[in-house]
Amino acid sequence: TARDSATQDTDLAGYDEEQIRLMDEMCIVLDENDKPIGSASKKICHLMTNIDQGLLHRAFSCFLFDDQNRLLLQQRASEKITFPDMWTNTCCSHPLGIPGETGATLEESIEGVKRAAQRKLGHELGIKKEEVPLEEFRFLTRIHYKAPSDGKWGEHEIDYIIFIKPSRKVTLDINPNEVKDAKFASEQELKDMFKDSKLKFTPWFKLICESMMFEWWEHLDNGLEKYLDEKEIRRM
Ligand code: DMA
Ligand code: MN
Repeated sequence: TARDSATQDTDLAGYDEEQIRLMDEMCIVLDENDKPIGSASKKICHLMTNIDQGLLHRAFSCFLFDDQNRLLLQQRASEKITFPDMWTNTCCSHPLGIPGETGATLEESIEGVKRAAQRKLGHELGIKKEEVPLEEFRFLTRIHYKAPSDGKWGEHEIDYIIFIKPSRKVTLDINPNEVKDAKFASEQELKDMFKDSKLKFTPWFKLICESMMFEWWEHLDNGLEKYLDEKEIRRM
């Protein structure tokens, strides 16, 4: 079976069994302009040997805020194959090559990413679909970045940035295979966390925080419209 072949895979030897299984998910492979040109497994897409040859895939980074405009942060589980134990934004993953999550036009792709975000907010944090309705997500922009995790694994993605401030209060039920810890942080609390040298952060979250994050955050309730639906891909 696929599971047996994945567990016997030497690239994946020694990793968590559930995380190995998830390496069979099919990611959307892109050209530099975010046009889908095929699909490849999560494993293939995250091997640096392939990334070094230009392999690029679609991803999303979701930022969820509570009614006090605090951002929900997560610390990735130790079981994660890439970027374990690091603090990051609420939820990240990949829209898959399945109906509803793939898209060719920007509009369809944004819809696909929102569905994927809803799916993964459930899988990682136990947030119910009804608590994060598709129409409450807001798309900001796309970021093209590359970042190694360790020598073997890394990221090379066009990452869709989406915000949600749900109108209903969300209840967390954390999946410990994905998430080690989660907490809501104000802007000041996040800035203080960045100063704590004991804490490690994911490269994409740092890139976003060093560029637009705090400006977007300031405008969450007032004037975010002017930052939404950016057509240009930001290369970082
Ligand atoms: C991948 O996130 C997406 C970005 C933006 C890095 P991930 O490694 O958390 O994906 P998954 O949760 O599917 O393992
Ligand atoms: Mn990825």
